[in-house]
Amino acid sequence: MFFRALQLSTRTASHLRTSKWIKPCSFSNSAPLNEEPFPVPDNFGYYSVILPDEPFVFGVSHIKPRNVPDHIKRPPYALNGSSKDIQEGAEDRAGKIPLGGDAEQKLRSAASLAREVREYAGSLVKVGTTTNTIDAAVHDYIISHGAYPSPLLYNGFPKSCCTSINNIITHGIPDNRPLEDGDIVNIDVTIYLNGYHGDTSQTWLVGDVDLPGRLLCSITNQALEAGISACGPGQPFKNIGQAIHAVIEPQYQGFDFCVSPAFSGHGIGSVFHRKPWILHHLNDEPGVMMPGHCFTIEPAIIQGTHPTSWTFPDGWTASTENCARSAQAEHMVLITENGAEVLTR
Ligand SMILES: [Co+2]
Repeated sequence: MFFRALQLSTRTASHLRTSKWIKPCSFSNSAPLNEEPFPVPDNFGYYSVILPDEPFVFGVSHIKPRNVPDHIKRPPYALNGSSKDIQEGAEDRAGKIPLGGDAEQKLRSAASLAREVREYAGSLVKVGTTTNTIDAAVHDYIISHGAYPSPLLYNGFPKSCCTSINNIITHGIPDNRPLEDGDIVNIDVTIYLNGYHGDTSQTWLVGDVDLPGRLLCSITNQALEAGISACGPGQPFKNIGQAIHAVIEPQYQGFDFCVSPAFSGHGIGSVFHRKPWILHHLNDEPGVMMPGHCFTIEPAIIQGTHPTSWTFPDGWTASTENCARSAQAEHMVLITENGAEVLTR
């Protein structure tokens, strides 16, 4: 799969780079592949396709992480010689946090700062700005609020937030490409404050985005809200995937959309990612939400009906296989005795 994707990229990269606006349907006609071309409809709109820089550089060891001052408390995985996302907080083995005390308060503060950072990051999105510039500003903002940018050094990730443009589903690495009129860009921010993580993301429109792109971003937020509506004490986790499916399964203003099954939401607290794992697609997994569960819902919605993804040589950036656009939105949900509260609203 990985090898095949690289071949595809090598064959088509020069063709794709010749024009500013790319119609993905030309993708499947551009090179005589030995395999069946992907079924790419002609109504995906016009946008630039993001491909790995060539020649390929494998991994991210060439990217220098930003400096974090000594007084900022780091998560365990960012300490020298450690890479473990180990629990230091008050969650039980099922990932539930005790409600009504100090732990809940810290979790709420982390979520609230994450929401602030998300909105700040969104305010920086404009034509011509690079995602590196946004990353630097987000990094400084987080540190000036006494927090640590959680993605930095998480499993070796080299930047302080993730920026995923157009066909990138998730985990895009901020770089020096200026944002173009018509791009969509997801900025995923996570902060670590007083021992707890806060995690949220939104996909932002850059300048004048075409109708299919705007509909994609709109249905992504609808899918997130549907997932949130399925939450409450005693509710099965699988209802989240069912609710999202119900939103994206019918055509939306004449367009097809699908959800990426490759990336899940996750429990969050004193660890960045932990169970319960939240599946966004139709599933039959067991498990019921209980008061004290805190988790993210973060559906990545893709144009068309082909949800397959592949990873760039950097080991992080995940693109759709057929270069259809993808959008993502993420909130943190806390299950209480009476219902479900969105902590990053
Ligand atoms: Co997340």
